[in-house]
Amino acid sequence: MTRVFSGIKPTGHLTLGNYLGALRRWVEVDQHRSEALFCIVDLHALTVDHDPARVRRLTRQAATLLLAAGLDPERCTVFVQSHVDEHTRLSYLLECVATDGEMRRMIQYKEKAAREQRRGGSVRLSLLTYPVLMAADILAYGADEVPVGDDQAQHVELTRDLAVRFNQRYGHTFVVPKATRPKVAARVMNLQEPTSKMGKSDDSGPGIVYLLDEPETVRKKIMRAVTDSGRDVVYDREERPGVANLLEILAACRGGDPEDLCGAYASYGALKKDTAEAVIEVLRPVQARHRELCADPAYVDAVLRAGAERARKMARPTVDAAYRAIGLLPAL
Ligand code: AQP
Repeated sequence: MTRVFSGIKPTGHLTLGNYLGALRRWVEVDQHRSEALFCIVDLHALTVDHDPARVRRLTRQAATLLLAAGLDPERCTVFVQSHVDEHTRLSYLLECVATDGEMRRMIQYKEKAAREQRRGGSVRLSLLTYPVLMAADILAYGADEVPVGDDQAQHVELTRDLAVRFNQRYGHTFVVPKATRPKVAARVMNLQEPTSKMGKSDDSGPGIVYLLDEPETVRKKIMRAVTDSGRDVVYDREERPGVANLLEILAACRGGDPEDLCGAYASYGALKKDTAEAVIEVLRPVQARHRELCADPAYVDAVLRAGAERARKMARPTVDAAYRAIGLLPAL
């Protein structure tokens, strides 16, 4: 059976981008057709300036939202990265096959390092090495597929390179995984800056729809989305990024093709109105289930405890094999 691994970083409240680009497919497709692991990758949240209490709170919130969105712990493994030591054990070995140049070429590193500097902070070494930890997350489980949005494709490419290099140098140890991407909404853009991705740790609040936004807030954010000075509704990502983003969001929520939707709209106002209502409808059941789960924290704890136990058992043989293959004397 195909094994799938994917993760989500508790660096902010989950967004519509996280949902349409990743989470929804985990729920609707991946957990049904594969042996799937979904991880709240909390160690990755420490790579930028962070508040410890907030990371802890967001980790729990992300876990609750994953379950609220429909991940079923009977069908898949849901767990927290820092609860399974195998990730950091393997990460160090992979740092010994990765190169400094490779890390510095990562687009997310360049963007996030520049943002930290703009905010007056320093760039943590872990921000540079974080793609290696992500590779360890994936390789520890022998995952065949990694469902991700566009922004993570380069990191999965790096994971493949590291797996191939390790296998060539030290003998076959890792499955070489591949990224899988959604057909629509692989890159949901910020409503206020439609040439930038909608990212959960961005500063631009009005441009980001959060999964827990009230319907009225969703409506306001979408009705105020930046479009352009044209009037006709056409799908053109280069020339009309704002309108294209709305069409993609609407297509992802209602099904269908963004290009086919254009004909149904004579004005931006009508498109925005329908998009807002479609998003509200998609979020409604997730929010309702989230409220129920918040009233039952012991259930969420139990899911995470069982998930970590199962994940540990799955990862340990591969990580132990990597330790042996690279030349480390097994513990006596
Ligand atoms: N805007 C997006 N459109 C489509 N997919 C997206 N994803 C994230 N943003 C979008 C996908 O969501 C999954 C989890 O992402 P992540 O938590 O690992 O972090 P990220 O990719 O760095 O996402 P964010 O929300 O932008 O976080 P910050 O702001 O902290 O960097 C991934 O599959 C991702 O592709």
